[in-house]
Amino acid sequence: MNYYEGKKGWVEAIVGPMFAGKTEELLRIIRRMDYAHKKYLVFKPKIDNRYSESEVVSHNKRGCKAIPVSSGEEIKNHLNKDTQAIVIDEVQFFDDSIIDYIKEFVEEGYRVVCGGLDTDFRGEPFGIIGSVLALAEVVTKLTAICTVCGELATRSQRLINGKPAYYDDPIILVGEKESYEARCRCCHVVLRRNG
Ligand code: TTP
Ligand code: MG
Repeated sequence: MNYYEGKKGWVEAIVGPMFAGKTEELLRIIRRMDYAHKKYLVFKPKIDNRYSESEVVSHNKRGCKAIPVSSGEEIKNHLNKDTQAIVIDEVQFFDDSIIDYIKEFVEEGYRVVCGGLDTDFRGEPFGIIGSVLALAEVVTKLTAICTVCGELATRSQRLINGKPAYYDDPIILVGEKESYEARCRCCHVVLRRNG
C-alpha cells in the first residue's frame, strides 16, 4: 500500500485478530522501506516479551530489531534527524497519551505505521485502537482462519485451561497458542459469571 508514498506525514493502521499476520505485514512494509532506502525506527511496548526483548517477531520467527518503549515520550526521544518513518507494533498496549504523540509525529512529517489488535478477547475495541483507526489515512484489516469452522476469523478467543475466558477477566494476558485461538464471530465464546 504505497498510496501516500512521497507525501508528508500520514498514519497507517494494520489491525485484526491474533494470528492474522499483522507483524508479518509490518515486516513487509519494513522490507520495502529498506529497498527504498528510507530511514525508520521500529518500536514495541515493553509489555510484550514474546520471543525476544528487542525484536518484533512474527509467528514464522522472522524478525527485525525493535526498541522496547513504554510511552510516546520515549519514542520521541529516540527519533533523530534521519528518521522518516515510525513503526509501532502492538500499539493497543499503549495508554491514551500515545494518540497525541502520533498526531505530533504526523504533523512533523513522519510516516507512522501502527500494528495492533482491533478487539480484545471479549470482542470489545482494544484500548486506544479506535482512535488510531480514526486517525489513520490507510487502514488494513487482516483476518485469520477460524480454528473451529475454517471461515475468516476476526476475533481472538482466549482459552484458560482449554475453556473460554470470562468477560471480567483481566484484559492483558501476553501469550499465544497456549492461551489464544483465532475465531470467527459465530465461534467466538465469552463466558459471563452468574449473578
Ligand atoms: P498479536 O501480535 O496481535 O498476536 P499475533 O502475533 O498472534 O498476531 P499477528 O500474527 O497478526 O501479528 O499479539 C497480541 C498480544 O496481545 C499477545 O501477547 C496476547 C495479548 N492479548 C492480550 O493481552 N489481551 C487480549 O485480550 C488479547 C486478544 C491478546
Ligand atoms: Mg504480532
